[in-house]
Amino acid sequence: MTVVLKLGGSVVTEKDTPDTVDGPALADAADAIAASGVDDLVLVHGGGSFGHPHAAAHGVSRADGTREATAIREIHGAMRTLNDAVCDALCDRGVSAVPHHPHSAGVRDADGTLSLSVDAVAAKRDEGFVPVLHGDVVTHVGAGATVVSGDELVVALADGLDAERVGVCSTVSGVLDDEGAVIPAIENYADVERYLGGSDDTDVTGGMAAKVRALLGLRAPASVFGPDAVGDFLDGETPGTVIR
Ligand code: IP8
Repeated sequence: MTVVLKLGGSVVTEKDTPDTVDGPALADAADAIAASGVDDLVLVHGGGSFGHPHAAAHGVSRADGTREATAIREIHGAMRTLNDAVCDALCDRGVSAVPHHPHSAGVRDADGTLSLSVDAVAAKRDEGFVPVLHGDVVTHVGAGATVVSGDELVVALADGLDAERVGVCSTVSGVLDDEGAVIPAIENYADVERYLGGSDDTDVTGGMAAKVRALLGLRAPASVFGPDAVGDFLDGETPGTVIR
């Protein structure tokens, strides 16, 4: 049973301090993953204070591309640095985490559709590794290169690997209504649109609204939950908000 789990960039980085890992938060997440003993796990992490400031500095987003190799290398390089920190934290705890960089495995068509080759991800999983992907920059036909968000990767991986469970760990304990209460389940974007503002920080990929829209497109149900619930999710529970 393949489980796809995304650790939000705001969870594992200090979002207001550029290029800074949130060491204690990453350690907590890595502890929960190591303790779970889940087989066939595929991880994704977001950009946080690594990818987003560099992408914004170069005017690059999901829609706006760049043809500057230096900009692409800077954004991708920042994400590789964060990916190294995530893989290190997991390997230190005995999890066989290995990097998988979307920049070299994905492409956007001219209409913006993402194609991600999942065969190499599946092979790593089948060999007992935990592939760790991340938000990145990918070649975009007709636009140079644009940002791919971790949420888009979650969708591509969940469907491409026929995942049975999908988890998205965010800084909040689920999708919240206007009184701050966790919405237990979402089946229709229009039902919750009024609650979903943009992200407060430099987030070039759209915050919670984009996340919910992307997850509604999955075949498997997805859970959105807070950092304290990573272990519960990996133990088979459905904390936070279920999106289906
Ligand atoms: O934080 C964005 O990934 P996300 C990655 O999952 C970059 O939206 C490079 C900004």
